[in-house]
Amino acid sequence: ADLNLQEIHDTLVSVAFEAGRMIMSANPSEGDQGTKLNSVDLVTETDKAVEKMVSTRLRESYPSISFMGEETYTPGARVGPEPTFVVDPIDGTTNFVHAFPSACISLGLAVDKRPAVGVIYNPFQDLLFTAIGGQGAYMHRGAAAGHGAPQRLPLAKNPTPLAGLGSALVGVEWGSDRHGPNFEAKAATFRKLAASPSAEGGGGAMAHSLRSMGSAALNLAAVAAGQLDMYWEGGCWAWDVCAGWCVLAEAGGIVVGGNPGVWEPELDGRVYLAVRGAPSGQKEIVEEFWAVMGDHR
Ligand code: LIP
Repeated sequence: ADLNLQEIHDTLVSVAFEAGRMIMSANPSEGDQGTKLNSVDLVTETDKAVEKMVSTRLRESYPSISFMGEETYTPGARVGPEPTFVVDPIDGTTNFVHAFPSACISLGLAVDKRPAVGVIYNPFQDLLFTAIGGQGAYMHRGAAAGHGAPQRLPLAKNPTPLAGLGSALVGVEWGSDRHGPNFEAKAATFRKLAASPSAEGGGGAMAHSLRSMGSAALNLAAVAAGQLDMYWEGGCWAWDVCAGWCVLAEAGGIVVGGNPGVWEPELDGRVYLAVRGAPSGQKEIVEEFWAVMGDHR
């Protein structure tokens, strides 16, 4: 049967607000923290409780739609062609644990392995991003409080048109992988993005600066809103990017692979470069980025 994407979107928004209330009433400093991969890959009881609430509500409302969530992921699972909710209960767990007010719930629906609906909600700022494929992306400040109205993205009052890496504010993340070739690639990329072209070693791009929202979904939403120009990360998962990808694409941005030549990455492709809308298209900006960072495969 045909999916009613608007109804699914509305359900996801209501689930996101409920998750927001759980996140804001939790106190992760009271001994509910654990780790997964290593001492910086954090998970809290709240991550698990939120995912349980979300999966229960979505299975009740949409028993025929598959579910993939960060906290119940089985290694090796991929997003399939059947409609699938792709959920990160708390994207930005490190920020949540530190009370740094940049964390969100990220609720995506993938159909045919592509993002079809995206809902991202940062309860610390009562800030909501939503999109339905083909129907535009929206940002709503004060959404749960019922203040203001959704603003369509990109905003009419947008920053200077994006010309290239040399005038870009670039989102990057350290992630939780802190050793080996992946770590070396990340550190080298950050250095190249920041370095003056005349810096020792050469080849620098000297972006305006680098930022970390601490959440892949919020990085993608920030690119959609024109607050960041680009975002590069090597090591995301489908639940980190599904919702944000939908929002960004509907705002005129693109997601490509983080390595050269990958114009159409998979939803679970792990390494991504996101670029906001640009007057003459994003192709040259992507190629400039790929040339600076090189191939890390
Ligand atoms: C986090 C991401 C962050 C990334 C981390 C991690 P979590 O998600 O959103 O951008 O760098 O590796 O995946 O663990 O807070 O849900």
